[in-house]
Amino acid sequence: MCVADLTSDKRKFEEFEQDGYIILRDFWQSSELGELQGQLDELGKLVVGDGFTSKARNSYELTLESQSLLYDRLRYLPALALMSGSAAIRQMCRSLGLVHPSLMGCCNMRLDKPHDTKHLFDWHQDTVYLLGSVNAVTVWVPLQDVNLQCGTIQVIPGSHRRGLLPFKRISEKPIEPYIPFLQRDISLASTVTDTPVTINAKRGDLVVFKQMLLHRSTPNLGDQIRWSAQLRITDLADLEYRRQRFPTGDRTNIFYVDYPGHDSATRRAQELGEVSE
Ligand SMILES: O=C(O)CCC(=O)C(=O)O
Repeated sequence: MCVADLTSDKRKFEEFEQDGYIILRDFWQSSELGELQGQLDELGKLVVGDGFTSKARNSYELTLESQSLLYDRLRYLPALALMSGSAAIRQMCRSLGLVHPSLMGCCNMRLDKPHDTKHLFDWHQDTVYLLGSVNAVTVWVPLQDVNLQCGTIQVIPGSHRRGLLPFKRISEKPIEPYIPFLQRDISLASTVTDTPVTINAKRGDLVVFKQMLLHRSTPNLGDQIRWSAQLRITDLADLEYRRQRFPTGDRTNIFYVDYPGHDSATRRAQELGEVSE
């Protein structure tokens, strides 16, 4: 396993702080990716059928029902848990300044089918949905090469430094302390007009970005499914995060959690019409 010590590579570390993301090339050197893909294929054969293979989309039928069943189980693949908890990921997070890296319950995997636009994520900051410490990161793991042809993510470099951006509710979900808010419930209040950077990465690379960084999905224009894993890591050493009892987005929501420039009690009162905006 090759784990760059980014704090000793000062330039890389500063680049991460400045841009809010970094691509670590050839990160996975052992069998982690192969193991994950092997378990994915095993699961696919069980749920979808014997013809399933994650590398050849035309060798099996994928009904909406089996796709949904498969998708819901992906996050529980034992190899994903192993990858999330690996010494390499922990050490990498420490190198990026997380003092006590801890997993959030929302590590998951995506399957992005060719020409499916329904499940793409528009511009967002993960913090709004996932919560976590102010320095929390998302580790995005492509299982194959990614680019504008087969789909990837785009980022707005440096956008994390603007803090939590104005957001609005787009669903009727009630504001209650134990109700998670998802992408279909909240969106950015304004249109993103900055010039994006497209992430071009190879299988084996790791894309790490701050949860405050603006990013979005791009469509899969190829003929194979784009498979990726997302590991979500928070820092338990953040005192403000501790004061709030380590909130995560699977158990509460942004209307009950404070960040610099975002006072949840004031925002809640506004949403509930208790004070004028
Ligand atoms: O993989 C994608 O298309 C987007 C993933 C993403 O935005 C996220 O996991 O926060």
